[in-house]
Amino acid sequence: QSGKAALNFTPTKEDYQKVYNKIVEFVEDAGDYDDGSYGPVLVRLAWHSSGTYDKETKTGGSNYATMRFEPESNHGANAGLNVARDLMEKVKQEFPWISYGDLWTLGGVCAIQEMSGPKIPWRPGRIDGFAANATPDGRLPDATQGADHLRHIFYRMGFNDQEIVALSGAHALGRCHPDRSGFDGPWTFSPTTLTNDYYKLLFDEKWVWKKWNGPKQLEDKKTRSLMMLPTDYVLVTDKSYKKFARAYADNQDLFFKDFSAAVSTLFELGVPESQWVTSEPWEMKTKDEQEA
Ligand code: CCH
Repeated sequence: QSGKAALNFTPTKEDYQKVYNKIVEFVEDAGDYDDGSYGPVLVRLAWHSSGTYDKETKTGGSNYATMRFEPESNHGANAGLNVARDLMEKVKQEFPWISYGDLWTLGGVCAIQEMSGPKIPWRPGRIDGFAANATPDGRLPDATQGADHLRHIFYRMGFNDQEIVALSGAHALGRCHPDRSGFDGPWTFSPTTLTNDYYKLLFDEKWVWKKWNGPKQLEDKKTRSLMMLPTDYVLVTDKSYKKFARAYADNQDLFFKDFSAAVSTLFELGVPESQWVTSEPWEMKTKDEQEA
């Protein structure tokens, strides 16, 4: 990139594909970290940087990447995301022209696609903001609460019940860390592959409260190796959510289709229409597609 001056360089789709490919390298080079992939924590960074959006005041969202600044970086919900931000910083070193908001959301897109998920249409246009653009603590969901809390948080972003249930399927990926959220364990047996197992397990396993000193969470009675948060479990106890959870448990294609649409919307929250460099979002190519 050295010959390209940051100011008069207009990156093309191919340039963003190069960034995507660099992220793939870092995701895969995770050694002993967690389940051998940085994918899940990158998805979480992209989500937490977008999920602060408030449709009434049009504040928050992915536009300004304000999680770079205190106090947002220290908000309880963001504990552990320094791992993902530090990783993305290494990518930024090689592609200094990309904005942090574009980089972090592209990281989420890349992670989902490379972990066997659906294509997530994405486009660049976010700009770097300032600490003053940050939103107050408390805009992200609290895992100890229930169905109404989820509605309160996600309706504020502009989502409906179906989209809440679809987005929650991201918990097929990754795990909870006692030193981050206080909760412990993965939701599925394949935490680095996106599947609809999260919904299947919610219906098929018997979930019991874990007896421990930590925060209230459920464990599967059979193996006691999987977990559900109180907010996950409401997807099968709330009548409206349950209908969608059942449909996604029965049909992975439907889940992928709805998940793709909802995540694409999520990652664009808070970005003024005039900032997009293209009216039609792009489908970035996976590593496999480029090698084929
Ligand atoms: Fe989540 N999530 N999430 N989540 N989340 C946690 C981890 C991940 C909630 C709470 C938690 C979404 C929705 C919710 C991911 C993606 C999404 C953790 C453990 C908690 C707690 C953090 C830790 O200890 O490291 C709650 C409550 C909601 C309410 O809806 C949505 C939406 C998405 C994405 C679309 C991913 C991925 C992880 C795993 C992170 C990792 O490091 O493995």
